[in-house]
Amino acid sequence: MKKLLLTGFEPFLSFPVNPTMQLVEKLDGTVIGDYKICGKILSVNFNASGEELLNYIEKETPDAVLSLGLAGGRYKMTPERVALNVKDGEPDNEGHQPMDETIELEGPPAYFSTLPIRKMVNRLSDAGLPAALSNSAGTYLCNNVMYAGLHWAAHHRPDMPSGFLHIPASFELAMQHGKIPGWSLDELLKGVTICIQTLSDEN
Ligand code: PCA
Repeated sequence: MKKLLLTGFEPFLSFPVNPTMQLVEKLDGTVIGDYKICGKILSVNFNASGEELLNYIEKETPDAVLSLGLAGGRYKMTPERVALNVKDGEPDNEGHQPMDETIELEGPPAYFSTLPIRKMVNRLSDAGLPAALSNSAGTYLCNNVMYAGLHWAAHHRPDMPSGFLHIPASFELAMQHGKIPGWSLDELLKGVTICIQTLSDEN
């Protein structure tokens, strides 16, 4: 059986819960398609999260990596197309706020996702779940982790599919926040499962 490293994030900024954390905890140890899921939670910390991901990859030696992030305010499930070599944005959970910085000094300006992102969007849509490709993972922690994974894979395991899926808020978070749309946790779970199944079918 193959192994998929599935990551989520802890709560951050104005989001007191992070549904990616709940989904990863639910899916850890389960099997989807050909993949046994190994779930891990990353910190919202510019100086640590990339390193955390790479440590998990080196320790768990997964066959594929899918990282999840909350995109509070988005209505759709959005596989990300590209990760930029940029750190910039709101403060992280340690209060660190980089501006216009590069993630990897010698790295390329960007990496494309190596996940079957178009097929994921099609399969999500066929299942009645709102979905679209996203052309920007932003320049905050999600982009940081996506870039770190793709940079590592480009140098060590170019055959290992790696990439990022942004998800909308859960009902629970939407109710607490008050200004963003939310999906039920079951529908979020269904969407993530479809994306992993699509990846399994492709490999
Ligand atoms: N979403 C943030 C960081 C953590 C998360 O779940 C982002 O989109 O960068």
